[in-house]
Order: sequence, then structure tokens, then C-alpha cells
Amino acid sequence: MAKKKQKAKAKSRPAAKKPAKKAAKAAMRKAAKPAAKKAAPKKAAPKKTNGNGAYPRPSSKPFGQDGKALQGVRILDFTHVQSGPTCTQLLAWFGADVIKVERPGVGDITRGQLVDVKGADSLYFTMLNHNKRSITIDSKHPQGMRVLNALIKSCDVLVENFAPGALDRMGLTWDYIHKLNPRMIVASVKGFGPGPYEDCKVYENVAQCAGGSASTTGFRDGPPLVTGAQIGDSGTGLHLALGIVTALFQRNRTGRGQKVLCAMQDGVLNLSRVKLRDQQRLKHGPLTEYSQYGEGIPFGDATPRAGNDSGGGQPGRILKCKGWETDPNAYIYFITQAPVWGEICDIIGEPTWKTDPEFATPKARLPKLNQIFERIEQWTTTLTKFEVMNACNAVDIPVGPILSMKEIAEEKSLRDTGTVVEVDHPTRGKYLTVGNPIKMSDSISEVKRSPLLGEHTDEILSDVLGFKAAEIAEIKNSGALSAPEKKEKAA
Ligand code: CAO
Repeated sequence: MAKKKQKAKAKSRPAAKKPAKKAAKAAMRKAAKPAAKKAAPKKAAPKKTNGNGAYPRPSSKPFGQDGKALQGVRILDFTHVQSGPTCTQLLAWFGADVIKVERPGVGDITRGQLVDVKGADSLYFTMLNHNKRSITIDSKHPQGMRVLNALIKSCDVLVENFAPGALDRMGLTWDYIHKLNPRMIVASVKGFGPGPYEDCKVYENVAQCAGGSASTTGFRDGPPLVTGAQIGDSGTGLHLALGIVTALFQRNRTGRGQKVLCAMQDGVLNLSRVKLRDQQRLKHGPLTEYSQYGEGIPFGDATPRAGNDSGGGQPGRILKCKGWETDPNAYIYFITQAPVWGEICDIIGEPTWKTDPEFATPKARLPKLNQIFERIEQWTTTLTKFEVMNACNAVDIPVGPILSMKEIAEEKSLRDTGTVVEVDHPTRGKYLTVGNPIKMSDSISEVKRSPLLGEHTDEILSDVLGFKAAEIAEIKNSGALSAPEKKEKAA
């Protein structure tokens, strides 16, 4: 665990470990002392610091060969389903030792959800739990609690996304954990923050709806829509990971842990903030870049759904390309960005629109966006989406081909960068997954397969927690680590 490493470091660099507060007090005491009679000897120039202590010497090892960013950090991973596992998988990719605690015999419920290969862990599970170790513990069994206590003492962070109150019902309240390990960071995903809905259980689409995404997604004349990107689950997991590393950073200075809470509603709202921007702009007049303005349709009192209009104030639409009649993804996102209006006019064969006062300025174009995009679509339907992309990129017109998951899975450049990775698994064989999307030059992520249920129980008990063989036997015989059938046999 991190503790051992930090002790070793403290020996070799005591000055670097001196807490900032102590250092400041010492400096004040010195300053308060009466001036010495003799002139003080000239002090050596102070070491350059980053505000929290001296930097270590820059490593002499080549980049990518001096460990990983979160090496030495140990995570007690009490997460399940998607939001929490997204967070701990990221931390594991950055080098943290992530120990996933699962219920004996059952494990994370996703192991058995959307099963495609009979008898093997589902892709739902494997794709969210890479690089972790698994231990099974019944947290409601006294011997299970014995193991959990040992884990709490030896880990840096506990991450959980149980339903509200579940962790407390296990006896793992903040006060209990903080007393056992004052350095521990306790990080939670919940559906809602404190308030009227804090006790509600929440899944992805509930969060998308409660966080303002659904009301602003879809077409004006249709119902609210949820998006395929898991902004509620994975999005909140990402937010939580940032909260955890930030809390680890603060702990370097304060020496103590803290609670980190990410509510899914808040995470979705953070990702939908441009729509709250538009809500406030409504008070000052219509949202002129929305298609409905050009179509003469009045605005109501809330940010409307805007179809595929661009959110950045530059009109954009999804347009058909060659083959759209049979290929559901033969489309391209096209933005009529003002700085490249001239290039757009040339490429679609309407050079006179560059100077025609009816089309020359963004303001003049707003009421004619339907006409303009119909004309651009006449051009895009003559080419494939990739041909449109090549032609447009050559003159800096930003466009986005609508890539299917099939195309993404087969895209060579994504394989080359490790964003799409093939992983081998003992019970399901080879499968594709999304690797770490955050690339760091000195902390290279390798994707290792997800653990089988309880695969690392023994090694964690002995190597991490230091239980002796007799203690392990006692814990195991109690039934605290095994499925209920085994418990009956043991009893
Ligand atoms: N040993 C013993 N009991 C365990 C255990 C273990 N190792 N792991 C979990 N349990 C128990 C919990 O203690 C809880 O028991 P009680 O209700 O008696 O206290 C029980 O299992 C169920 O846990 P849960 O309430 O978290 O799970 P659920 O299936 O009922 O609800 C979910 C799932 C996701 C709706 C809920 O956990 C939740 O709202 N989480 C917060 C928001 C969130 O992350 N949502 C995203 C879900 S998709 O990523």
C-alpha cells in the first residue's frame, strides 16, 4: 500500500515530506525571534517548490518506464453496474491497485446481464472492470467485516455506488471509516445530491432526464430523447475519478481523507451546461441560432429541443450522403461556420452566395437555413460521407461523418492508439473493448482482462492484508467469503 512507499520516501527526502502548516509555523517562530547580535550567515537560496513541498529530481528513466501515475494508491472498490466501475477502471488504468469487493456467489450484477456467451462473464461486466482484482466478501457477516476492516486500514480510497444508505446499513459510516483510517477518501456516486430526491435509486436514463439532457435532446415536435452515450453513468464515473485524484492531491498536504460525492443529476447537468446558458439567454430574446428562429416559430419559457442544430452558435445539421436510402449511417454533420462560408459556397457550386447580401452574412443566412442546408445536401448526396469529409477537410470546413459502431470497431487508427483494444479472456475468449481514452506520455495504460468472481481472494487475504494461514482458514470456514450453498455445507 501507499503507506510503505511514503515512509520509504520520507526517509530519503525528509524536507519534502514536512507538512506545509508545520513549515509555516516554524518559519513564523523564527521570524518572531529577536534579531541575533551577530550578523546571520548568508542562507543558501531556497529550493524551488510548487507550494506544497519540493519536487523530486526529474526521473532519469525514459518516459513511460517509471511506473504509472497512481502507482502505490490502493482502492477498495465497492462499486457495481456502470457508474462506479467506470471510475475505478480509470484509476486502475492509471496504475492504482483496485480491489473489487463482490458479494459471494453473485458478484456484480452485470456479470450475468446481457449475456452473449453462456457461462462467461458478460461484456457489460468485462468492459467496465479491466485491470482490477476481485475478492468476495459478505459484508453483513462478522468475519466479512473483519476482512473489510483490514481493507479499510490498508487502502487509500473507498469507492461505492450503492443505493443511498446501503453503506451505512453495512455499518460503514463515514465516522466509522474515518476513525479506522483517517487518511481514507470515501468516494460515492448517488443519483441525487442532498434534497427532496436524495433517497431515490437512479439509473442512467433517470439521470439523463433529471439532469436536463432529455428535455433539450430530440426534435422540437417530438418527445424528449435520451442519448446513447452514457452520460449519467460513465459521465458521473469520470467526474468521480477527478474528485478522487484531487482529494488524493489535497491529502498530500492535509494528511487526511475526505468525502467525495458525485450525484448523477449534477454530472449530467454539468455536461448540459450550454443548455442552462440558453435558458438564461431566452430572457433577452429568441435564440437566433436555433432553426426554429429562422422558421418563425416562437420560443416558450424553457430551452427547447433543437434537433441537430449545433450548440455552439454556428448553424449545423446532419445531412444525407450517397447511399442514405439503404445505409442508416450514410450521413454527415455539416457546420456552416462563418469563417469558411466562402469555401462552402465554392464547394457546393454557389459562388455567388459569397457576395449576395441575402446570403453573405451569418445574420442574413439565419432565416434561410432550411434553404441553405437543402442546397448543401444536394451536394453531399452525390458523395459518400468519407468523400465529403476529404473534400471539406482539404479546405478546413469542419464535418463529422456518422460512424457506425461497426466502422469504429474496424477503424485501424483507433486500434493503433489503444482506444479500441482486443482482450483475451479465459472463459469468453477474445473481445473488443474501449481502452483508456486519456493518453499520458509517462503513464502508459495496458488493458488487462477483468477478474473472475473472487479470483484474487486468497492473494489479497495473504499478500495484501497479511492474514496467517490459520486466520484465513477461520474466515473461510465461517462462510463469510462463499456463496450461501457453501455456507450451509460449512454449518
Ligand atoms: N455483501 C453483502 N451485501 C451486499 C454486498 C456484499 N458484498 N454488496 C451489496 N450488498 C447489499 C447492500 O448492502 C444492499 O443491501 P441493503 O439494501 O439491505 O442495505 C443490497 O446489496 C443492494 O444494494 P443496492 O441497493 O446498491 O443495489 P440495488 O440493486 O437495489 O440498486 C442501484 C442498484 C444502482 C439502483 C443503486 O445501487 C443506486 O441507486 N446506486 C447509486 C446510483 C448509481 O450508481 N446508479 C447507477 C447505476 S448504473 O451504473
